[in-house]
Amino acid sequence: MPTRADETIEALLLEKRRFKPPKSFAARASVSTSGVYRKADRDFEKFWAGFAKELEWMKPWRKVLDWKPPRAKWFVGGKLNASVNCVDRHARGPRANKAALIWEGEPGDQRTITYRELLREVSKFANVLKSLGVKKGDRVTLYMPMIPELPIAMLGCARIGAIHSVVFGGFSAESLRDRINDQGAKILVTADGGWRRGNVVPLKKISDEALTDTPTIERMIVVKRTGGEVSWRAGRDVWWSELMCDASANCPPEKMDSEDPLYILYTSGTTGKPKGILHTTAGYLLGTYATSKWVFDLKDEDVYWCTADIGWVTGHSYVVYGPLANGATCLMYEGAPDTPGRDRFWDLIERHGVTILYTAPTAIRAFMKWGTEWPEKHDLSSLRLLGSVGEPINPEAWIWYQKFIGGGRCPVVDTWWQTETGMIMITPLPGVTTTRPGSATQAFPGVRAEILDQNGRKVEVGGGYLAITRPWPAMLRTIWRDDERYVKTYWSKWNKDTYFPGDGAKRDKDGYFWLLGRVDDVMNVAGHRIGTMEVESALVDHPAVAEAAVVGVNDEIKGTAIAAFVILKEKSQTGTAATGGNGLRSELSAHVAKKIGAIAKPDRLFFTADLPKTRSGKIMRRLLRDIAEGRVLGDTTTLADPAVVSSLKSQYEDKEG
Ligand code: 7RM
Repeated sequence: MPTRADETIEALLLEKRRFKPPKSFAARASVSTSGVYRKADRDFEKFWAGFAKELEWMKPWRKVLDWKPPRAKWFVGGKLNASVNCVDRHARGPRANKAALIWEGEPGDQRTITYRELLREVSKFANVLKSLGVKKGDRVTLYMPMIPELPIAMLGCARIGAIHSVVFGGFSAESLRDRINDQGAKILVTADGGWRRGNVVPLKKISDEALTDTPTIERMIVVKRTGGEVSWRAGRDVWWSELMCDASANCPPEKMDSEDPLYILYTSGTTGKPKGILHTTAGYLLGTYATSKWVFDLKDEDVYWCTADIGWVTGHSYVVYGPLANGATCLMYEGAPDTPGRDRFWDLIERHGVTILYTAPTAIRAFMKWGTEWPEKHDLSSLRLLGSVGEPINPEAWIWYQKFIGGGRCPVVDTWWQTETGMIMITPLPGVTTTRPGSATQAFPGVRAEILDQNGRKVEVGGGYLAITRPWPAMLRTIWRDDERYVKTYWSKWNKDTYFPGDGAKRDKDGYFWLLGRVDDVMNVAGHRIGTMEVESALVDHPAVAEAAVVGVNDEIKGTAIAAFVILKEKSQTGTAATGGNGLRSELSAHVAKKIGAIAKPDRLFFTADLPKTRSGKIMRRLLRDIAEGRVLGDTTTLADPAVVSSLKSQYEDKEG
């Protein structure tokens, strides 16, 4: 019986359309010949060193790479500062009065910040941190809306060598607290609130709740964004604007070692506990710099827009570090794509003259559903390049994007990468690569990707596990305070020099990669990475729940939706489970939102008396997926109790039907 992955790949391979780089695009592209692949492959260290020379160093490196698997050190002995590379060097030269950030709030307010202004703001904030006693290596948590103060705070941390850790504004107080405590952060930076779909996300209130049990936090810095009422703890809480107006705009940057930490960013894994991915200075900066330059073909006159929230890695690498290291003009937007109307994105593109758009398949599928009348209201002719990231893009969405947003003239780059890789790894080069809808095509020059089978044997053509078989500059260095998990999760599936990303993929006879999604218990819900175990732990934390199993199921818009199967405790079961329990269903949903955040709420929740398990007690998630997606059931011969499935299935059909 063919598996789900097989079916997907069969469908993808029927996709015969190919798109050559438009001649006019290739003629102006910074890379337009495939020779770069061979050259980079011949000596990848030399290739990366070439890019590294385009950064500004305080002390040159002695050695490009020191690789003792699974430990890499890049640009050994070098000293540099990320904020200098993203800001100072542009502010000093002809880009001084160029817009670094063009920001628009959801209510329509706007700010433009030049490189010169950005340098003043970053320096001031760095001095603010210093005045509060923050030192090199200290952790600073940022829980903020999409406002310019967020990149300013990140770069301010980088300037003095403090390690920032951005927590996405959609996470709950408990999630924020866990992350603060895992890092041992001294300072939390937040805002009174942020705008989302016409409502205020009460970030200060959530922060107050999070800080009830965070012994390491000394201060909370609050940006006034919405002007709403907030409660205040004197001695701990302090307004951003008050600190900034007293701060000097001159802050000499810290000389950072290439391998000094730059930031921690949490991401979901296969356990209930998210992993604090640690990125360091030189390699990360270089990787995001190089890929921004080549994949997005960044030019000085571009207006570049990556729609990701900075709370996710895409925002770190491709709203902040990569484009700013290139001296680009970046559009930053605070709110939702359908506020006030479903044409907000197209309106933004038209008014700001956006030339490069980088967004997620889940957004593209929502736009498709809303219909072409929304983009058609606007002049999108400024666009010259389109990008996609976060999950596999189905060919239909790819074609729609290319046609209705790109007007048929823009190359589309489908970019595969992860929080852990820090930088884009598999992607077309827009002036070189012939693209195929649904394929991320090839590894970026200097990167080596392969398909391996379970035993680590290379699959030349066909499906298997994606593997990265050579170190790359922006690779994660460890998991914060859990180095053992670093080795075990990423470098132990095969040999310890081979990185396991956790994705299934197939390679076709032209050597193109087709990414098929996660092979572990991690879901990709509307482009957000969420662990099934995280949601399960949140569910069983509720007093009425005895056991829970969570699976990702196909969803037209979200890519993956969350389906939860819940066994209630005997005592509280009476009346609730039998009647379908809508009251309890929403209570459990609210509980998950409280534990993790609204993004992790189950889309479908079923009460059941039992779960399908193997004789060794492992939950058979494949069967649950089959049930939730209404498919004919696969092999049930390994089940301990086959009756469970038919009872679940009939319950499911009752509820859904
Ligand atoms: C950048 C980001 C990583 C996971 C990864 C994949 C999936 C991301 C693509 C993709 C197919 C793509 N970081 N993924 N990009 N799958 N094609 N172009 O998303 O850490 O949040 O998620 O996302 O499964 O492992 S992430």
